[in-house]
Amino acid sequence: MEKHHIELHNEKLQADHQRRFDFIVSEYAHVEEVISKLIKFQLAIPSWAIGTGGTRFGRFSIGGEPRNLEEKIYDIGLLHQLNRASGAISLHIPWDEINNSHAIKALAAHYDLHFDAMNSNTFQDQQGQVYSYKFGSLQHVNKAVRQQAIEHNIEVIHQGKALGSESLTIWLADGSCFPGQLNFRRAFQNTLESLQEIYAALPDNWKMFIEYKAFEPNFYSATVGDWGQSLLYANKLGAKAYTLVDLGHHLPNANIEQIVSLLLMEDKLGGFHFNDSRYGDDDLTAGCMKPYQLFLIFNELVEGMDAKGTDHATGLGWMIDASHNVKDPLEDLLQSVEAIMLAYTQALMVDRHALTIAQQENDVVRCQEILQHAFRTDVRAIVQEARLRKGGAAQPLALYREQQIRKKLINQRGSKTVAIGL
Ligand code: LRH
Ligand code: MN
Ligand code: MN
Repeated sequence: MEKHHIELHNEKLQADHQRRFDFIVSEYAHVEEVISKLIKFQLAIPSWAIGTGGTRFGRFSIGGEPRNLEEKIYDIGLLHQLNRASGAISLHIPWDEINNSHAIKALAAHYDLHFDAMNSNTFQDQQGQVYSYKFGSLQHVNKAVRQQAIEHNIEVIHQGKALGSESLTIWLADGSCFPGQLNFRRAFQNTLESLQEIYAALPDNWKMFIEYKAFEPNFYSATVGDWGQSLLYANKLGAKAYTLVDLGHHLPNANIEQIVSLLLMEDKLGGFHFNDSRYGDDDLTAGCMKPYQLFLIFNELVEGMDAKGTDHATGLGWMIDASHNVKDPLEDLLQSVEAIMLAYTQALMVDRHALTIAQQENDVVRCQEILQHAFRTDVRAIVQEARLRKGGAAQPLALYREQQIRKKLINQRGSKTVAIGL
């Protein structure tokens, strides 16, 4: 998009924005401090989220979807140009094919993007692969299958190194569908030994994120099924291994904010896959179902990171993991980023001193009032101001529509594009 389109759009909305921003500044003393944090905060966009997703019942392409990694980078560059908060891309191998890492790195740099966590994939059989992952990968009863999965992960590290990534996210579909199918302890030990081999190949400045998930595709047991199991692996592996929390991977009603708080306390929280859900791993837009939960999670993150003096922007891996069946994926991602920025901002608005006193006095009503006051504060003008100062658009979604970006992408790439990946 041309720079002057953003400038024109911003000029049109400036007077209205200024009025709303002046109001919030008159209400709160520390708005500038909040803005300086928002300016640094970036979310990684998953390469697999910029095409239309699907369910096992069908997929309905929106058209104009990226046909290769170069076009995925272009799309994420566009998002970043609009909101200046999507400055990273998270790759999934082999869904993403890197033909020339030097050129890919340069292209990403051109759009001011860096490479966030690399994701390996041993939950599907890939073309030309010798052994099948039907009965698991790192847990497999056959050492040769485990070895194949280990080597894939090491290859992903090599590819990530060439791009300047500094972390590897491992999500395993390993587990069992029926009672008796698996010896739990043996599956755990096999997985641990496999992870140890991958960990040994991890560069010193890298982190390993172990993502847990309670169910799907296995429905009786998952070998990395919850944060307890992930933490066991991370602790046994060493200081570079962390737990990764995907918001859709819990059993119903799990208190994710408490999980996050304790993992942070233990220095074992590595990062997030943000999305929202009503039933399971729905991969819906962040904040679309349970915005209060998203706020409560950020409330714990801000509290915990401040207690440790951790830099909010760089302390954790901030990633989105979403899929889109009925929306334009780029619009959906703009909504997710906005929802996350809003929840983070609201968490920064919590009167933490007052909350600590209320907690000490067991004043339950006051505790709730303090949190809900922050949650109910309209912080949109603060997020918008931070975005404007970074050179982004006042209203990214509105500008995306004004500019008819999807139509332009369809004209360039065609209407029958099939997103690579899922
Ligand atoms: C598994 C998961 C994991 C995968 C992604 C595609 O449900 O959350 O992060 O890599 O989806
Ligand atoms: Mn995930
Ligand atoms: Mn998932």
